[in-house]
Amino acid sequence: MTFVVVEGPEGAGKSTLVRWLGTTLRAEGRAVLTVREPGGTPIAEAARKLALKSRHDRAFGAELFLFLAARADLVERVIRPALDNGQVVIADRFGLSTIAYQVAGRGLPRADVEAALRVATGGLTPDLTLILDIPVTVGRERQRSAGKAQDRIEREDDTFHTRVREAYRSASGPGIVHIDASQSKKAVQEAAWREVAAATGALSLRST
Ligand code: Z5A
Repeated sequence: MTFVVVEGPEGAGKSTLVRWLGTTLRAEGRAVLTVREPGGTPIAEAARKLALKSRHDRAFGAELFLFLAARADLVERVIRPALDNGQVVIADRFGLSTIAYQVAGRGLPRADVEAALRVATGGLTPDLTLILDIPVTVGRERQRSAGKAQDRIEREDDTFHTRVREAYRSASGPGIVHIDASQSKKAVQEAAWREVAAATGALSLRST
């Protein structure tokens, strides 16, 4: 059982990479569950709507707890059972998103957010975190080209998103790997696969 998280600023290519890793690991015969945050259970999807789509203004603390409520439900009801069942779980965003957006972006106090995060995750941490790095303007342009409607956080200005990007760039620790996401999809996939194959014990370190 391995828990892999893909992180990074908007438009970095996280969803694209998560889909590709899922397909590639399944082709290796592995049982894989992919999830995206916030979401993945009825409660988490409801919290996602409130956090990203609601037209009501909210306190930054309220926003934090919407993301954490979504995560708590997803961890307990979906991620932990899948890991216990021997599946590889690949998540599109996890706790580092909360540090990047709610701490670096919104300015909430880090130690308090980390304590609340531990409650939400029950202490679950990823075995491998792939951080896709991309300049803010490039990520936003990718989203625009893909025709994505902006959510409440994506509508924040470039200063906010630059703080988010810098928080990701400065992240370090066990299992954290940074990947230059301004490369081609193929180059990003190859860099990610080297790490995932090693972490999951997938048989081949094949090229894409
Ligand atoms: N949020 C938070 O504040 N706190 C939290 O704790 C959590 C989340 C968990 C979720 O938004 C929002 O919630 C997010 C943070 C906040 N808001 N912001 N910003 P979401 O799930 O709707 O969206 P997102 O996470 O920001 O992802 P995204 O916009 O969908 O971007 P992406 O997944 O990284 O990129 P993509 O969809 O894979 O790719 C975008 C386009 O680029 C697409 O057309 C691809 O084909 C293309 N692409 C991908 N890779 C490449 C490369 N390498 N070259 C060229 N083109 C590429």
